[in-house]
Parts: sequence; C-alpha cells; structure tokens
Amino acid sequence: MKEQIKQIRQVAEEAIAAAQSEQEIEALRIRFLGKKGELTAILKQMGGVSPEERPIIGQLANEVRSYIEEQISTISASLKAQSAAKKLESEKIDVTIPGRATTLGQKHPLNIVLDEIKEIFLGMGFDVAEGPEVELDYYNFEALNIPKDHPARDTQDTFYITENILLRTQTSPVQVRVMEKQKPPIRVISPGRVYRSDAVDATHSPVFHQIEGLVVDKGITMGDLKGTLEDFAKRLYGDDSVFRFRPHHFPFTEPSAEMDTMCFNCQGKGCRLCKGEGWIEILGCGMVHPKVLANCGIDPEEYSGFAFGLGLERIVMRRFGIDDMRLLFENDIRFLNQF
Ligand code: 2NL
Repeated sequence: MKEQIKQIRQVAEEAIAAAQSEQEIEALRIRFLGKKGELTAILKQMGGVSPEERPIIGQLANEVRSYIEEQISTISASLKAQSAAKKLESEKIDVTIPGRATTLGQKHPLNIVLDEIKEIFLGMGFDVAEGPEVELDYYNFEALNIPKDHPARDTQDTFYITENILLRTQTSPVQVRVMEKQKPPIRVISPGRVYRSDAVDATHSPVFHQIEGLVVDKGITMGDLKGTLEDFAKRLYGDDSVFRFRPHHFPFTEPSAEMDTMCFNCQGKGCRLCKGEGWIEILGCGMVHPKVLANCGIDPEEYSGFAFGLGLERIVMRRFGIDDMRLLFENDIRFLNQF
C-alpha cells in the first residue's frame, strides 16, 4: 500500500509539472484528490490494513495529499501569472503610434460668400427668411406685378410643374410671403436656390442662387436704398471701391436701377475682365412698386420700400477667379480643397 501511495505521488508530480493550462490542473486535482480520486480510493482500503500500520499509512497518505495540493497551487499560480502576462501583451496599446488623420470637410465657396453677406446684413438689423423652392405662380409672378404675357413666364424660361405651380425663378416670393404675414417695419434678406430653364455652360446653370433683400417702412426713399447698398458693397468689395447706379427696369420696382462697381482690374479704363466697360454689374434694385405693396396688404400711401437682388454665383466666381460656373456644382474635391 505504501508503494501505491508513493507511486501516486510520483505520477501526480510528473503530471502536474507537465500541465499547460488551468483546466488541466483542475482535472488533475479531481483525478488525484477528488472524492472518487486515486488517493481517496487507496484510503478507502485502510480497513484491510493492520492496526500497527494504519497510522503510518494514514500519515503518509496525508503527507502526499498536502504535497500534491501544494504542487497544484504553485503550478496553478504560475499558469495564472503566465496567462495574465499573455493577455497584457496581446492588449498592449502603443500610445506613440501616430493617429489616423480624418479628412475634415470645409465650407463650399458659395457658402463662404453667402455667410459673409448674411453677416453684413444681420449686422444692419436684417432678418434671414426662407421659403419653398416649389412655388405658386401667384407668389413668383402675379404678386410681383409680372403680367401673364411677360417673357419670364415663357415655358422655355421657367420650369412648370402644373399650370399654377413652378420652381421659383427668384427668391422674391419669400419676401411676398413675409409682407403678407408681417407688418412693417420689415428688414429681411432671402437667400436661396432658384431655377431657370437654361442650358448649362461656363456662365449658366439651370440651378443657381440668389440673395434678395427688402426694406419696408414709413418714409423709405431712394436715399436709403443707395446708402444701404453702398455700405453693403463696401463691406464686401473693400472701403475704397467705387460704385454707380444706372437706371434700369424691373416690373416689381419703380424706379429701378442696377448697381455697378468700378472694374478693380483697370480702374474704369476698360479691360478684358469688364469687357471694355470699365464697370461690373453687381446687383439690381429699386423702390418696391406700389402695386406690389398693395398686393401684399401694405398700404402704398402709408409705406414705401426698396428691394434688391443679386446672383451669388457671379460674385463668388469673381471673388475667387473661377472661370467656369460648372465647377461650383460638380463637387470635385480637388476643386473644393482650394478654398
Ligand atoms: C436682379 C434684380 C431684383 C427685386 C429683385 C423685389 C422683391 C420684392 C418686391 C420688389 Cl418682394 N422687388 N426684388 C427688386 C429689384 C431687383 O433683382 O437682377 N436679380 C438677379
């Protein structure tokens, strides 16, 4: 029996030393020390041992049991340490590795200039109004004193959805809606996308952007128009720019004018940039036609106003020296990254 116990000790020692994992160790613990384990099985046979030998064998068995227990706990501790070290190694983070750069987006050139213009007018106490791009004929044309036979209404020039519904050709309908809802004083600009049935080329697009503005109050004069627009244009083009107003015609203003800036390339002498004119047109404007005020429920005897409209693309193209409007709509990242 002594020999059997020593044998168990020998086998257990070797098996434990060879164990590779905590599961293997646990299996060995059950195999040697468990209730149905090899050592337990030997002790169950103690009944057949002589009374003199019993304490000796009992002591030996206990020694072997604690020896195996000790072995198991030593090996299992070192296996635990090993696996913890492995885990640490595999989860190691190198905080010195350079980060992966995310490419940042940026403002579209149209929005760079639009935001500048908004900022100028907000600073003068204007609000920004927006409205639908799909508009009623009434708001786009009729309310603005554009008669049924006006060339702007030609199906060649305007995208119609039905006879009475169309894609707006200007943002004035937004301002008509403001006048219907709001009592003067009104100071508002309405930037937005507008549509004309034009073929695409370097200077035309069926979708483009307009910024219109409207001021209505008691006693508004052409002097307010000129002062406000010169102030605006100086903020946009620089304090030493020179401007002029030329008579013009729009159905919705009376009198009407166009505002030019002296060509900054040739100082008014005439060059390629201004096509020999010496001046470059920047916007259209005028005193709101009394019929338009009346159409919007504002008494033209009590109130007067001025309005203006400018095309955003042309301003942006001149600002950045862009010679083809299509570049503004193609969203080629190589183009957009330059701003
Ligand atoms: C241009 C000229 C202009 C207006 C737009 C306007 C709006 C209302 C009443 C009266 Cl609600 N007028 N807008 C006035 C004059 C000119 O735009 O050349 N646009 C590209």
